Amino acid sequence: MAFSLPDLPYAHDALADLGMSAETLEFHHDIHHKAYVDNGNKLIAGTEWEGKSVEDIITGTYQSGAVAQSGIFNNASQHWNHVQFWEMMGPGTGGMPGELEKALTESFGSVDKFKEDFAAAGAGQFGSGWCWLVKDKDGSLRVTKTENGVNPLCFGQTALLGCDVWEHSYYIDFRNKRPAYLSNFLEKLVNWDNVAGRM
Ligand code: MN3
Repeated sequence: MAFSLPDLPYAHDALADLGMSAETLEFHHDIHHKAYVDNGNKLIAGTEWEGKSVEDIITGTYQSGAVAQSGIFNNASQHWNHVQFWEMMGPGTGGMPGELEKALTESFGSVDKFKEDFAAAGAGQFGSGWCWLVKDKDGSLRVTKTENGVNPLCFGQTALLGCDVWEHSYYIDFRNKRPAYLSNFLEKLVNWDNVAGRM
């Protein structure tokens, strides 16, 4: 099926007091995400991928490894990544559900240690990419980082939380300070109910 740009799950200015401005969301959602949707649709038209789900396109083109498929992979994966990213944030989100707190404590030793590992993965991703909390195939929780549009679907993992560390995600609000953006994301922007729902 053709990709389509979903509306943000909140107003463009809903996160402004939490460190993500309306200007960032206008560029990031309305321009960057839309470009992945539009370019992806152009590239899949007339190919074997037309009519396939975005998840099937991502895993199929990633596993094929063919250079000719890379444009399709990049745009499909970035479309999927951003859909998840918008849903993983929210205004006025409450605390962390107990089941998630328990799972993070069991896996990382403490919630603070999980946040430390997650922020370090994001800060340590050289160039553009993402950092993730994933549920691996064996059920364990892990923090990972990926380059460009690569995401947990490529490795058979479930994405519980992802943070976009491409410069377009933070340069308007945080300039070059990626660690400050990551810290703010974890403390103010994450919708922990959404994360828990993905487990
Ligand atoms: Mn982005």
